[in-house]
Amino acid sequence: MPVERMKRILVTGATGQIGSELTIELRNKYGNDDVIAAGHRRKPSEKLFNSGPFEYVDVTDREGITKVIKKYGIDTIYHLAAVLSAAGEEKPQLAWNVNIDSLYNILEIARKHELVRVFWPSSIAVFGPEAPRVNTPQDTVLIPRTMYGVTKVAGELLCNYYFIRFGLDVRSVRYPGIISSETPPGGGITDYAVEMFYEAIKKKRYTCFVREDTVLPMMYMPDCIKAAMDLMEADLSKVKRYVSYNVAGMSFSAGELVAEIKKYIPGFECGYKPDFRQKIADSWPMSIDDSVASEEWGWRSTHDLAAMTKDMIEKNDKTIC
Ligand code: AKB
Repeated sequence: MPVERMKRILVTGATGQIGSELTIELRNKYGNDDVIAAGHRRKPSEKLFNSGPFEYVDVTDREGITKVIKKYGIDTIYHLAAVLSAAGEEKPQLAWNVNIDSLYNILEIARKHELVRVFWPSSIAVFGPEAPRVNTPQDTVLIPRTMYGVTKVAGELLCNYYFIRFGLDVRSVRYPGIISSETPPGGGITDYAVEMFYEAIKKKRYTCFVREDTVLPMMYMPDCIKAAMDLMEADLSKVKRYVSYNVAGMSFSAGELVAEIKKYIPGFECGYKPDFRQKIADSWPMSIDDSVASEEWGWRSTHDLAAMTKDMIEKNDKTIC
């Protein structure tokens, strides 16, 4: 069955790490006026604000979102607003409200207004220490140890329920840590990988909050955007799995990232001071098996550690220094 066209798109969490870059790419593809950015607390960048419509909406306010859906005749939602893992451990109630209540709102609105499609990001945080940590398979035991992970497992089940019960076309991937050159993340465990670049360029030193030998799966922003857009464009007949797909980019230890950055900034020094985030990192996969996504809708990542590091240094050297 050919994919039904997405004509008017709403992006929630558009001022966040993924949203700020994905919205621009969606505008490039579907037209500036047809991609509506929605944020809540964080001020949008000038680029985001000036390139198309922007609305301030609280995703936990169903009426507020409904108004925006009606105002613009929205048929597709990328629902990105979320509280990440470390922040969720400090404020579990907030993590539940933002991550689950808002998803329920979006799915209900999509069902009632017969929207064409919804994208919602899950995370490698769905896995806990009982899952194999190397090449973590698509289907395995999901017993996360963080509130964020709990909301992601519950969210996957909710999306699956809406597909089976109501036929809602909702698609999802399990993102690893995302490395970005425009908007920094906030409140995640994998944030150290992004912070390390910024601090290496600005100060030539960084204190990392996980051990040197900590290996986690990561992905560069162009691949993150590609995964969302490829899956949303995929033929419905190819998308057989309505729970989130594993997607992989690269895996490296904090020490390996330091060594790669040193190739460009030889004087860079990194110290290690693990805190409560280490235990969470140790409960997550080290690498991901994404063969199901490859087989079903042709997923392929494009950036490895070397290519990502080169691009991050080149981009940030110009913009930060
Ligand atoms: C986090 O660290 O919380 C996120 C994630 C892996 O979902 N980047």
